[in-house]
Amino acid sequence: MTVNPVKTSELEKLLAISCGLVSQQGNERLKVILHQVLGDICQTIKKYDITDEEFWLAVNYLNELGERKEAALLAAGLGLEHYLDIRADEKEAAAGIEVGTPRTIEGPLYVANAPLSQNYARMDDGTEQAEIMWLQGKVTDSNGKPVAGAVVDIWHANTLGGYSFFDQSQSQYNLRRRIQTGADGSYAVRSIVPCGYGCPPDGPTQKLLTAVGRHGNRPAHIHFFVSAPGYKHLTTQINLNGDAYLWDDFAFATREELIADPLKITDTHIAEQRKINQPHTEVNFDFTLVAASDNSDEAKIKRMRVME
Ligand code: MBD
Ligand code: FE
Repeated sequence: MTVNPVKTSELEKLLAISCGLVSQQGNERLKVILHQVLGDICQTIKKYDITDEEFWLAVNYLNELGERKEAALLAAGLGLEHYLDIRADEKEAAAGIEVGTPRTIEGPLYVANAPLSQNYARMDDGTEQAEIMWLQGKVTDSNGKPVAGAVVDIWHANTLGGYSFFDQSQSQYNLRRRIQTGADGSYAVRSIVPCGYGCPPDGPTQKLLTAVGRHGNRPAHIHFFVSAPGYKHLTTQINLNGDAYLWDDFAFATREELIADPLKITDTHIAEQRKINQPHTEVNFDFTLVAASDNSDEAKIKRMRVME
């Protein structure tokens, strides 16, 4: 791309060169997107007469964000990750594609390759004194037919809102498991009832949220990837009903269809069947998968993830 130096302003000339528009090399899509973003930043600097001090504060903030590895956390907190869901939903609606269980954000705390088992697993390492959770459900297709061989990849926080790996005080893969469904499409796990998450109080994400008068809390939730050959990959979460932050999630992930009602089980026969032998909390959640339109639909989106 070339620019006419006679007709362009000093800023336009600067941006054209800084974004590589005048270069024959480089990636064209990246060039135009960078040009848009940098132009928007310059407009903002002008519109609000940003001071040098404010500018360097912002630059330093990016360094802090990187140092603490919180860029993905901030993307969730600013609603950008949720916006990607809004766009995906809109595209499906426009295309008239059938939808199953609704999607919601993955968040920044997934760890790949959690232990895989058939039908059932215990997720907690037994070190925490906590309310026992029996989580179960079924994976079906849109006709209600069980999906056998689906992998339900589950991860959630402990009673302090911490996730193993990111919280180094927990054992490896604590509260992270993959369950493969059998012929009836069902999965079941024994775990502990998670508590809501709060952003690190001394971190840059919380710093920004506080500066705009927001909190950094999430309601108690459980994450899922549900996948099976021939079906569209599902990234979702469920919320446990009753949490004070249910509709005040700093990451905007709550959806009406994704709220589960925790049930107190006091029936000793049920507890015995589950080898729990004490009152506990049951959570039921079924998933509906829709047919994949192509192979790429079957996989989760590409994104940098922890591979333990
Ligand atoms: C979480 O547990 C989470 O799910 C998201 C989206 C952001 C921060 C912590
Ligand atoms: Fe989470």
